This record gives sequence, C-alpha cells and structure tokens, in this order.
Amino acid sequence: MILWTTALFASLVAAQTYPPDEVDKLAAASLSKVKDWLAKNPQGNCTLETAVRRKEWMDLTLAQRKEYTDAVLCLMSKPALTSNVAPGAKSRFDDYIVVHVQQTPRNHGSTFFLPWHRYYMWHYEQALRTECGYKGYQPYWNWARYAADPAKSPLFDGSEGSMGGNGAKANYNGIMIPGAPRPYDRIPAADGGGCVTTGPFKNMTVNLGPIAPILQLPRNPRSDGLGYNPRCLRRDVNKNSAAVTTANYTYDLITKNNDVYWFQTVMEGQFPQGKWGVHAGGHYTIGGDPGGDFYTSPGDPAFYLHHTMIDRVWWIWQIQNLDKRTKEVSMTRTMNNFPPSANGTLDDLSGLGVLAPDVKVRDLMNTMGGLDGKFCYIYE
Ligand SMILES: *[C@@H]1O[C@H](CO)[C@@H](O)[C@H](O)[C@H]1NC(C)=O
Ligand SMILES: *[C@@H]1O[C@H](CO)[C@@H](O)[C@H](O)[C@H]1NC(C)=O
Ligand SMILES: *[C@@H]1O[C@H](CO)[C@@H](O)[C@H](O)[C@H]1NC(C)=O
Ligand SMILES: *[C@@H]1O[C@H](CO)[C@@H](O)[C@H](O)[C@H]1NC(C)=O
Ligand SMILES: [Cu+2]
Repeated sequence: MILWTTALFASLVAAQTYPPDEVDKLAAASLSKVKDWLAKNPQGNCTLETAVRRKEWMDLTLAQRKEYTDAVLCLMSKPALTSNVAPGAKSRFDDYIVVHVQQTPRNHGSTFFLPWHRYYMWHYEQALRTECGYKGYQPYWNWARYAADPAKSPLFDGSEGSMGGNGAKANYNGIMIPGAPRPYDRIPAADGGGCVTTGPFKNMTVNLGPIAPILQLPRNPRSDGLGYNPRCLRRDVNKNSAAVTTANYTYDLITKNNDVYWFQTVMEGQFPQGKWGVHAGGHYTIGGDPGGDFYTSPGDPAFYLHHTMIDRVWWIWQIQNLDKRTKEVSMTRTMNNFPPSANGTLDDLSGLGVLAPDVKVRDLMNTMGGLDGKFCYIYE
C-alpha cells in the first residue's frame, strides 16, 4: 500500500516536472552576466533580489494557474474603456484586442515589434493585478515543453489547470502561408478548429473581428472589424505548427543571430523561404478564431502566454550582451517596410492607445529598470 502510494505520487510529480531544455540551461547560465551588468549599471531599486520572476505555466501550482485564469475571466467581466471607438468591445479584456487591432501594421515586421509587445504584456499583467486582484505575474508558455503533442498537454488539455481545451473537430484546410514554397505554404489542419468546450474559457464569448480569419466565420458588421460579432472561442491546437517551436529552433534563434535585424527576422519567420519562425509557430499552435487572426489574436487568452515567451526569448538574447542589446533596434517604422519608411530609432514613440501613454522605444528595452523603473522582471 505504501509502495503503491509512493509510486502514484512519484508519477503525479513526474507528470508535472519538465527537465530544463537547452534554452532553459542557457538562460540559467546567463544570469551571472545580468549580475555583472547590474554591478556596473545599477538600476535603482531593481536588483536581482527585487526583480519579479515570471514563470512557466506548468511551474505554477494548480492553485496559481486557477488564480491566473480567474483573473483573466474577471477582466472579461469588467466594462470596456474603448466602446466609443469599438462598439464590439464589451470588456477590459476586449480593450487589449482593440489596441492591438489599431496598431497591427505598425507593430509587426517593424522596429516596434519586440518593444511594443513587451509594453503590451506588462500592461496586461498590471491590469490583472490592479483591477482583478491577481497576486502573481504573467506566466509564459515554453513551447518546447508541449510541442510534441500540444493538444494533450496540460496547457491545452481542457482540465481546470489548463488554458482551456482544443476546439471540437471541424472541417477546414489548414492555414495558408502566403509566399512560402510547397509544402510550407500550408500548415495542415490538426484535430480541432471548432468551439472550445472544456476548461476555464469554455463559456467565453469572442466579440470582435474577424479581420483576417483562417476559418469561415460570420462577418463583422463593421469594415474595421471592431463591431459586435458574438461567437464561440475556436481553436485548432496544432502539432504541425508546434513542430517549429521545439527547443533547437529557439536555441539556434538565440545563439546564431548576432544582430537584432536577423534575430527578429528569424523569429517572425522567413515565409518566402518556407520558414515559419517560432512567432508564427506559436500563434498557429493555437490557431482557430481569434487565435489565428493576425489582428485579433489577443482575443484568445493563450496569446499572452505565447507573447510572454516571445519576450522571454528576446530577454535571453539580450542578456548575452546587455550593453549592446538593450540599445539595439532595427527595421523601419512600417510592416515589412510597406509602405517604405525610415529606420526606426530608440527615440521613436510607442504606446498603447487609450490604455497607456506613448513612451520612447529606449524605455522599453530593459526589463530591469526600463519604463522609469516600472519594468523590473526576469524569467525563470
Ligand atoms: C526605492 O526605494 C526607496 C526606499 O524603499 C523608496 O523610497 C523609493 O520610492 C523607491 N524608488 C522607486 C523608483 O520605486
Ligand atoms: C458556464 O456557464 C454555465 C451556465 O451559465 C455555468 O453553469 C458554468 O459554471 C460556466 N462554466 C464556467 C467554466 O464558467
Ligand atoms: C530541430 O530538430 C528537428 C528534429 O530533429 C529537426 O527536424 C529540425 O530541422 C531542427 N531544427 C533546427 C533549426 O535545427
Ligand atoms: C537603415 O538600416 C539598415 C540596416 O538595418 C541600414 O543598412 C541602412 O543604412 C539604414 N538606413 C539609414 C538611412 O540609416
Ligand atoms: Cu501581435
């Protein structure tokens, strides 16, 4: 009996423990560089001792994961601030989608991609804490942990400690990747695509969009996609997409790209070469609606775990050479330089619309002391 109990306990623990992957090991080994840099560049009250430690989803306890999803549900129950510009916005959760939609072309394939999303994740984390009583911090999704079979993973298995389940099986052809050569021009559909019926977000209503859907959906009543269009949350948790998010892809991304132009280009994908990149890879691991919609993707709550991993990967890249990489931006002010625009700089402004003021890009570069000391976090 005792033996049986011990074995059962061991298997339960093992089910929730993940050995560090090569990216985790690199992050841990690089903390001494952060320490050395801080010794030469003190950041006021932000020290390695005081910094918030953002954690991986499954490194939170079940109770902590539920606190997080409860706080997200709380945000979905608070009145919107943006309904004057977006009649379809029904909650504070929707406000974040509106701001993302309004700035989508500016903040992707541009100078602003990494710093703007850093600001956005941080602000969402603050809203969960200050408006919904959440005591923890924004968790991230280490793609590699679940990449082999994300739909069956504890992140998406639909259990109470998950971010919600997969969608029901639906008929669709997978996701087109414009400009990519065969067979990389399509991510084959997996076993979902329909409504999410399990887990904390099974009752959630998607209000905004679609704008660039990957599924057949009822059209939004407004041409800007910001009208009211209530429908279920759909997902196709897709291992075909997750295949490009295993640890070796992320490790190579961090270690083989020495300037931010290439780091960001490889991360965001090189579609004409059939390389989806970990950014698109993670988005299309969620897929569905609004997760697969370039504009309204923050309407799937899993978006925030994905983009926090994007921020973590940038942070791991930055801490390899903090002097240089907290001052390094590239690309222009428009998406894929269309229409053509000047190179962005550290003095350019980046903001969150009605949610938060414009600040200089330079204020968003350092997770330990950036934004006048309001940023003070690392990843573990
Ligand atoms: C830093 O800490 C000191 C002492 O606790 C406090 O008075 C000060 O307001 C803090 N500064 C910031 C920027 O938080
Ligand atoms: C979903 O809604 C039903 C009916 O309103 C309710 O009984 C149930 O508790 C809700 N489930 C969740 C996870 O919120
Ligand atoms: C990562 O590993 C997989 C499986 O071994 C392999 O197919 C893929 O090419 C590797 N990716 C990179 C970027 O090395
Ligand atoms: C813009 O940046 C590119 C590299 O990212 C550089 O080659 C080019 O000279 C820059 N243009 C100007 C006008 O500074
Ligand atoms: Cu985005």
